[in-house]
Amino acid sequence: MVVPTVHSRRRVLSWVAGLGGGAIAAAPAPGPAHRAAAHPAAYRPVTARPVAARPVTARTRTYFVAADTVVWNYAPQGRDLVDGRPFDATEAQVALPGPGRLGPAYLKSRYRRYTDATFTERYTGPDDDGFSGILGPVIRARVGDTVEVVFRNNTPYPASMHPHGVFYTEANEGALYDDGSATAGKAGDAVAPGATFTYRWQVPDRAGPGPGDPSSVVWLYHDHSAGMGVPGVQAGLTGPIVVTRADAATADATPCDVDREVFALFTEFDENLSPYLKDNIARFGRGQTLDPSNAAFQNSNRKETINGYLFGNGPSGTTDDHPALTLKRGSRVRWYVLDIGGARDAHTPHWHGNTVLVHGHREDVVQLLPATTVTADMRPDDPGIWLFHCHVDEHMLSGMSTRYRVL
Ligand SMILES: [Cu+2]
Repeated sequence: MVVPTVHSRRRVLSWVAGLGGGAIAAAPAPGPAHRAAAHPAAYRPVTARPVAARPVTARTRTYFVAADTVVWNYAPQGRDLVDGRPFDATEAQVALPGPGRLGPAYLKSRYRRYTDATFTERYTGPDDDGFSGILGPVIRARVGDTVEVVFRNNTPYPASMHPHGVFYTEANEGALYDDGSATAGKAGDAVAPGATFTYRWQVPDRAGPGPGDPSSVVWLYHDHSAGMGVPGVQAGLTGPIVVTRADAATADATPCDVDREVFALFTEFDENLSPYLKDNIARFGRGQTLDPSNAAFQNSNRKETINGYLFGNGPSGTTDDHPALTLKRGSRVRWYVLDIGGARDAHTPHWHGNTVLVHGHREDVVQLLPATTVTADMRPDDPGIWLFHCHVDEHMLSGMSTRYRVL
């Protein structure tokens, strides 16, 4: 809801009524409503307005999300687009097929959004910019909303959606462990292949931006169906939740004070831990006898990626001259930088050419550990094609690098 800027008494009163102060607004009296009527400009909502005060904004947002099995290519362009040349021998170990290894393509699981409960038609919207790669669909909410996710598991392995940040009951946690729940409360903890489960997550104040946050914050969701095991995440099951302050959100819950949102997941996908490992050997091994305990084979299966891509590769249309991401000079860009994985997933994303604002500090490198996120605002002012890479040497040399263009 937007505060009226036209100081019509009637509009101001209707706005106050919308805040839950209807009775007061009907008969103006000393107090907040009276002040609102007399000085609406001085009474703009502040960032920490309680959810209960804005019942008109609360909505249930329903998402239809499936876990699907796909063939994912970590390097679809087949060359090092960061350096603009064919892969060298070292890079080829993770990016090209060869003796003793699989190559760039693997069976993986992805969260994908559909238009309805028939799960026949894929949903595409403004968030599907290609750059997000393997990330699941953006689950959006305004503070005060309820999120409902109708989840279908189309993979051959158990799967779930476990959210961070939002409010959930045990039955809606999407995580399998001994939480004291009766069997009936465990249906969503590990959704069987072919089964469907509906999660309901509330989005109270504590799931939204805090006093030092910008108008929106990002959380992860991911598979948690194997207890403390990680096969589903390594298979590719993770995605973002964006919660926007109620007074800063458009109807579709995007923040109204930014022009562009960009998602960047820094993670090593370890295909040795994927439930598809045997399937991948059978499908992409080209008849070789491959020993899963062989160290060189294992190393070739560890992919240092940004959004599931290596060495600046990206969605269709990415070329040497055309990076996967283009930003407009002077625009307000919000980066949601994400991390998930293991001990090797300490990452330091670094933007060349431009800086970002994080919690009031100016940075061009931010720090991530597994399952942490950073929301960083950029106002690109420097045209060109720029590197965006993890600054951990071993990671950037192994593929955790890409480029973005500022026009
Ligand atoms: Cu790194």
